[in-house]
Amino acid sequence: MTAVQETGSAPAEERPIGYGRLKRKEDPRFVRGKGHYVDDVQLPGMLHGAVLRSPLAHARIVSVDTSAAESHPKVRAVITGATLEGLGLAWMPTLSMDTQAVLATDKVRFQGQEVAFVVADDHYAARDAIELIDVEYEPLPPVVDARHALDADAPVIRDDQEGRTDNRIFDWEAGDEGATDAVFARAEVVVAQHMLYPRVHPAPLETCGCVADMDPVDGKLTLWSTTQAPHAHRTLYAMVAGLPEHKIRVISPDIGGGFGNKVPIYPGYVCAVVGSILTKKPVKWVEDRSENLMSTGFARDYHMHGEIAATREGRILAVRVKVIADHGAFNGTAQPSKFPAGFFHVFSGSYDIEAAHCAVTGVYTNKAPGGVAYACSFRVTEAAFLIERLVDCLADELHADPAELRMKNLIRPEQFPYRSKTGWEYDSGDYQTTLRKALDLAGYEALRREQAERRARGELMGIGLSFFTETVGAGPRKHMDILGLGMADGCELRVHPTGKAVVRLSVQSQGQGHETTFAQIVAEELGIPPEDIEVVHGDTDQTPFGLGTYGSRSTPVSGAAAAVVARKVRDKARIIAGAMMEVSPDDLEWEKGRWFVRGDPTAAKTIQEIALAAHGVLELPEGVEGHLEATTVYNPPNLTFPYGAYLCVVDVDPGTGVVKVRRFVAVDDCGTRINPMIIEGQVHGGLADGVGMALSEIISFDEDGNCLSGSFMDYLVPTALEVPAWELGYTVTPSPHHPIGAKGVGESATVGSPAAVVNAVMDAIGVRHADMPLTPGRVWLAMHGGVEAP
Ligand code: PCD
Repeated sequence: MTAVQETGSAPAEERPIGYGRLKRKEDPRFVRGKGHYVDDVQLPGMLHGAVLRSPLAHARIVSVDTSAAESHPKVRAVITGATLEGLGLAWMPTLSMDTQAVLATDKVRFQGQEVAFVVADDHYAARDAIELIDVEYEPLPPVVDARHALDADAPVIRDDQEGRTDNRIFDWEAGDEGATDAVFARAEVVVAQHMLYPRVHPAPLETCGCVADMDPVDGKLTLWSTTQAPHAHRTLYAMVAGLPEHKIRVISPDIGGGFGNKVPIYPGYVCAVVGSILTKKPVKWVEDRSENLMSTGFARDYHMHGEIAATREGRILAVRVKVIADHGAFNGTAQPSKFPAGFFHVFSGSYDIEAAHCAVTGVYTNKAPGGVAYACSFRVTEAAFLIERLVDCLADELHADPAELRMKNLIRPEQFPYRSKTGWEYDSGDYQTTLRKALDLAGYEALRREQAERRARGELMGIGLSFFTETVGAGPRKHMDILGLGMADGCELRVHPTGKAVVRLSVQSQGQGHETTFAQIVAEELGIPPEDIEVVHGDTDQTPFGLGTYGSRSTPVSGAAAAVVARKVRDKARIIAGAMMEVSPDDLEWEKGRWFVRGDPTAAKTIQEIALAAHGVLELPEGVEGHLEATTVYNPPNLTFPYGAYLCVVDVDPGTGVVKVRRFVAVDDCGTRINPMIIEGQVHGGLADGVGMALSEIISFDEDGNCLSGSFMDYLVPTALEVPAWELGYTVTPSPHHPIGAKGVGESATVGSPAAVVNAVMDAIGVRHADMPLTPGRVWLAMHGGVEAP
């Protein structure tokens, strides 16, 4: 069990929306094991698919012989790249304007790549039959280390692209290089540090999968799918496969964790659809754990060379960074920004500095494609890690206290909205208060005293801080899109005659509790109790268009849409209430749940009475339609910028290098808090994620490109034993542009925590930098002056 400590500075700060710590509406079904996941879908006559994957990282395909598999008695179809080529589906677009092989035709480009798809009567037969497919490969040298992907003699991975002579995907930069160099040239202190944010994996407990059901009679495709973005996927299936969009229904039922892993479209989905078209039967495909870890969207993999410039007194002046970004064999990043490195250019962090510049080069390697967000708004984690490590490196150089150094350089409250040196407009913040609260909650001075005492006894105790600012809530649509589809969210609200309501969202919940919190938003605006509000999501036939859930955008965008649509209903209710009471609507005042006559609070109509009247026989004023409902499409004016101050205390075993996270204090500011209990759950999960990345998680490869992390025996996610009892606090600085002042929070803790853990370990062992994951071996080596290759 983890302890929850609430430390709002004043009661007025926490004015939770619509019933605050409401228990989650979805949990009665989850705790009873009654959730309904894709793998629970059973359809009459349903067949099962399995994918044959490449054992090699880079090889030319000489031949594929499927005859033995086809003669398996339970096999209904075998699909190869050649089959798909005939249908024009061998390649599909990625969400980043690249192409990706659905099933390999010419070459395989990473270990685990999809080569063939078998459809059989049951899952086991399908698995057996893929073993019967005989593929002859001609091995090619692989590119494994991204830092050598651009070497003159590196094999060209994407020779499917005409005219390509190297493995470069993009070069992108942000900030002012000249101005930054000038500040560096005159700076008294410059600290440089190379650091790798390793390849990690979202590893949701439920892997990816789908059930494709193409009705051969009416030509309608129903696709149950583990997707975080049902509408975006529907449109893409329509565009790519040429299926009419109104004949496609994507249903995303309960999702067992997404974490960015379920944003892309994977070859298995396309193969299941083709399998259903060919066999005229529903086809289920659900990947196993190894397939998930080895072939679906990974995250990070940024080799960063960062530099920080400062005065001797510790005034931070500028930051610059050069990045080699490993995108794997296909550029499969799933992100809506027009920047190839997503929002990485928030790397100037939470500090008021004079200049900043970044240059990012994306390269292909013979590894699984991706670069998905993973609890991170598109490279914000890499950015936050970079700056927060650099600030600690600077503190080390200056022999300064890392807390004081941060306090001195944080953007001040009066500077908001703050225009960063790379072009972001931070909407609101009071950073000093939040950092102060974290230090107080942790008892910082006492911790430092304790550390000194322990050091004197030869014990290795470390205290690590991080202060992060995120940029979450994509759109605005003029700046962000997926393949030309803008990032605005639709929302529909209908109040039934008896005063119960249904709100339809375009975003999709993967476990974060939207059925509860969106009901709370509407409840707050209309005064209808949350239990009377049904939240519908995850079905394109039942919900308005929108691009889905990632980058903590549901609250900033769809949450705003829900508030706006409820206000529209409230405005309409006012007119109807006026008609009911035969007074001018202008004479009515709102109090949660009812309109009353100004000066006479007893003359009132509740929202439920108004709903009934709206559906009744009452004569409505000119131009007012019956019923009580509204729709909206919300295009956010800006992103939201949640932030937080984290402090981690570790003990390192001097003999073995084992790190024990003893305490972790997290003070988050996500603006107006809708459901504090859900926020705490989100933060707990993200902190555990961050500890995992800092200490044990990595997708690694050997020199032949074999993935060494294809199971949970090798890819070590933290358990309850590795994490401490979290100590949480909060401050509330509402977003000025969001209707209820809320900012996103779902990814904050994953973004902010790794740097705090690493800073704590470096503080404990007195080393400037060692790369994650800080496994005992690596820590031990770092303590003894060695380094282990990632
Ligand atoms: N909230 C509140 N308040 C505030 C904010 C928020 O209350 N202020 C809450 C809401 O409502 C929700 C949650 O909280 O319920 C969250 O939110 P947001 O932040 O808005 O977010 P969203 O959009 O909803 O979600 C998403 C996220 C993400 S992105 C991720 S990764 C993760 C998170 O979410 N994932 C997950 N969390 C979670 N949880 C769970 N359980 N599961 C999962 O899967 Mo990405 O981009 O995808 O990478």
